[in-house]
Amino acid sequence: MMIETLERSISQGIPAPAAQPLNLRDAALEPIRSKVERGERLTIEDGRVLFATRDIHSVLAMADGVRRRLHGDVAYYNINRHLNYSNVCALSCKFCDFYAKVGESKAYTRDVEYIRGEAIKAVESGATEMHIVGGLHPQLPFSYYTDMLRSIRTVAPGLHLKAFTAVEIVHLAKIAKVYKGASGSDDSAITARREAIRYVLSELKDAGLGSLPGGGAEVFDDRVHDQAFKGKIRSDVWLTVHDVAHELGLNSNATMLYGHIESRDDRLVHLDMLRRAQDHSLTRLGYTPSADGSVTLTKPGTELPLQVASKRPKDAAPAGYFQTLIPLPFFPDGSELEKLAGPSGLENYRTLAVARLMLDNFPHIKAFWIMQTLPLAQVMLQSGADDLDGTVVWYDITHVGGASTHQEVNVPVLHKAIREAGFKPVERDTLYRRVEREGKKWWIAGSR
Ligand code: V47
Repeated sequence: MMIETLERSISQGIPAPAAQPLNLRDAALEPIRSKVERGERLTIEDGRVLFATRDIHSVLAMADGVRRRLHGDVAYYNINRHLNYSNVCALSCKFCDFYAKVGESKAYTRDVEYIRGEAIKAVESGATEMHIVGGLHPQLPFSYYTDMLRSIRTVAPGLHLKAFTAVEIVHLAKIAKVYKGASGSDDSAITARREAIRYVLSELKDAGLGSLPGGGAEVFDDRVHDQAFKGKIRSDVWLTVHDVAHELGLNSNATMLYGHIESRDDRLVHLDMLRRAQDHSLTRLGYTPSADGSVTLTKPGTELPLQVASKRPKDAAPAGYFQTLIPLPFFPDGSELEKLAGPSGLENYRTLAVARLMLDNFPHIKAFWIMQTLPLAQVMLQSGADDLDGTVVWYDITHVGGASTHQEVNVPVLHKAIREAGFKPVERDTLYRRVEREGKKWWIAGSR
């Protein structure tokens, strides 16, 4: 009987406890609490305090307060498919267990026919999004990528294509032979780089690209970069790709890979660089920045970018923005950094909460259940995250706890996880618009 009652209350949703006045156990958190309540930007020094305090519960509770201010009692998920078109990669990043070299037995490259078949299956299952990424393939021509998007669009015109990380975009600029003179740090190289990136993104957008995923950011620190992912683009180029995407009206996401050889300070610098880039994009969207150039969304009553974007005149210049940060805990298994332990559970919670508190201008923080695991992701919904990602189905980049490439949750499981955490599950599309559906048929709420 008690179990039945429990099951019933979980399926109907137990309201999460209302925010309680916080009894801080560490006085060093007091000035930070005041800033958070007023929606003021935290400094890197504040971030250090949040990482150092033993009062982790207050850190999680403050992040929960911000998350509730922005999203109330709603938690998002989507119905999506991840597709890796190839694992062949010219790079050999130490943290990565995904890449293969041409000729290796584990190497694969999907042809356009295969990808089209996956898109049809995705539509038949009711998915709204396909998340497409791969390695830096040394031989595929630029036309492979545009053909891939066009052929998906032909069979699945309503499927949002979130595709290609920033490092892939730069690789495509190289194989499209538009990257000449774009590699240095002088002004002419910087201009050439923006033009090359703009060319590639415009071609891809024309072929059906809907937004950029957040992958490949890793940690924006040159020392860590050179030790763990040398050969990948550095932070300045990663940020340029996303800025040009925003200029073209494409939204994008950002990731932060943590728990390997970076320090907590490196994470804070990473978050600070992202929020400064977002200041710029939100100003272009129409927000008025403060005197120091900052734009925060956490001041009570501030409209979220989705609402601001929906009110812009039809003929306004395009303006995209970062939608979400996805903190990615490092999984050492199978990588060259296998001797490292990876982050602990507490470090995962704390990092996500600190990200919510520092990134005052990112509307969303995603607890990617594939890497965080669903049990941890549920608690993260109560400590800063408002989104779990989606049903996924196939995922080949990490195999947490020995998982196979088939990593799938169905909608009832996501609903139950969200309700059990005290929130209302809301299906979203890639751009965080609410989705309504009848079975496999879906539409954006309010669009009909
Ligand atoms: O860029 C690679 C990371 C990322 C490991 O935009 C690893 O909505 C942990 O970017 N341990 C790909 N992480 C995943 C990604 C992503 C996922 C979900 C949603 C979105 C989004 C983006 O995975 C890579 C890299 O940073 N990664 N190896 C590893 N051993």
